[in-house]
Amino acid sequence: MFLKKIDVASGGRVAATTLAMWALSAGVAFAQAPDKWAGRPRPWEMDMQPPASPVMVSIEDFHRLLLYIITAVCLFVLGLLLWVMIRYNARSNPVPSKTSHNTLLEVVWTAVPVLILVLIAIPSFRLLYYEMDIPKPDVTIMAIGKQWYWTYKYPGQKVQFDSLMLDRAEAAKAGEPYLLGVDHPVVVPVNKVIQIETTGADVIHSWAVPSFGVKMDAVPGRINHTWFEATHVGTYYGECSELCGARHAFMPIEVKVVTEQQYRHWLAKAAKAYAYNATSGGATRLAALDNQ
Ligand SMILES: [Cu+2]
Repeated sequence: MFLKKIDVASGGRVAATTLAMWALSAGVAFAQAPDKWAGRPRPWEMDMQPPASPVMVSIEDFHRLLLYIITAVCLFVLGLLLWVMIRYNARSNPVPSKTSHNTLLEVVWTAVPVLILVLIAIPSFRLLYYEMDIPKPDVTIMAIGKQWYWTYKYPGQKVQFDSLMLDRAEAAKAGEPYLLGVDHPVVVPVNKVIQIETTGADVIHSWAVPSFGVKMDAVPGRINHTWFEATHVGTYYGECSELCGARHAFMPIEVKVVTEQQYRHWLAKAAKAYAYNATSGGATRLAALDNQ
């Protein structure tokens, strides 16, 4: 909305103001309390969503390391190309060298890229093990992907419910972002290890929340495991990240991270509201959404 106002005010000078808008919006986004934006995409977002789990912090660090390396490689290659174009074009170098081999040079341009790859592989494997080696979980939640909503089970707590996207009117009423907000969000305690078990009821889905650095396929017939530890209280959004059919784009994920005390309170209520193994009407509600 902020951007639109500037855009209208700028009249025809779109090109000049676009740059200014970008700078302004980036500044505004970072100046605001980070929690306000945590867990969902921001207008004019240039980078990843703010990390809210130790895994995502590590992913960002690794991403940044790669960015430094790739920038250096690109600048080096660009420099070489410019040098060749200027120094060795037909005009400035009319009699070209007949050299066809240079052993030292060939060893260097083979060995240096290998060294760079080894340099990348070490932190890459370390991160992979960190993601895959799940610490002892405090809470385990099963996320079952269905065409096109999620069913969540808290197996130890005998709680199970369906989680469907809010339509435009419901989202506006609830103050939730349309296409991301759901009727029954997942609720988890802050600073606890949450293990997510994913599976699919029909086709392959994928349970993904960018702020937690989590994306795990939900495959029919098998159970996959992933984990996160949310470090900030707040609401975090994600989407099904495996093409699963016509309404693939409309089965978002919403996770509310609350304090331990609020979690206990919610769990007590949920145990009554969401009786285990009872259907909570996901399929019926999906049909109603389809008819709109
Ligand atoms: Cu899906």
